[in-house]
Amino acid sequence: HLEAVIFDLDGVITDSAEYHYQAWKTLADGLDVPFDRDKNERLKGVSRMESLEIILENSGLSFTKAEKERLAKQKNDNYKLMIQRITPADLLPGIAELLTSLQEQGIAVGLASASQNAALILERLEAGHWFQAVADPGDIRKGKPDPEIFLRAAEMLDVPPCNCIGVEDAAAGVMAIQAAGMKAVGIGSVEQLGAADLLLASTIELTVTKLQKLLA
Ligand code: B16
Ligand code: MG
Repeated sequence: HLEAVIFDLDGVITDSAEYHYQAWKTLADGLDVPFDRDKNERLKGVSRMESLEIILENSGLSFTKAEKERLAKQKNDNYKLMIQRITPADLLPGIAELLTSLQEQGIAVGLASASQNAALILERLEAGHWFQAVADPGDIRKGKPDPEIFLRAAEMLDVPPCNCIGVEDAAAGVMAIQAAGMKAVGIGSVEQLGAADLLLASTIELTVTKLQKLLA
């Protein structure tokens, strides 16, 4: 039976992908490296340093580790300025209602985001009070599709993975959830997330009843 729901952040709770795009675009333009929204799709759910590697691939540019860290910091400083603009109105459709219903029904709520800025974003969204556990990606050895971050959130909630559901918008995230032994809800298209146990086109379609049915 359903005891806990573990959410991804970007693309599920709020859409910070646009800010990631703008911050990476500024960096790429400065380096004269081509970068567009198509390529940005590949960065979803991927860590900051891996994202930089994807942007630099085939660029002909090579940087030392220290230089790459400086570039990533430059992008993140700019991104952090942008996310100051986030308000509770940026919660994706239906999310506030879903989180309230989960709370009312005594179902635990956790966060498994690859973002080092997750806590700051939850604060801007005034959404932190709904979460009993926020896994720290700085503490995780392997990123998604490895199950580690979902398992960590379940452990923090003290709920066995088989009684958890994970919600994701990225293919690597759906794989991570299933590898953790949890049922996966995908938010997006069948092309990207066909492997999900339940696929919904938008967060507005998420209800506690649908989630409970998945573990019935
Ligand atoms: P940061 P999620 C992920 O968040 C984003 O989807 C991904 O695009 C980003 O690179 C990653 O967080 C790291 O973010 O630079 O803020 O640490 O989808 O796992 O909630
Ligand atoms: Mg995501």
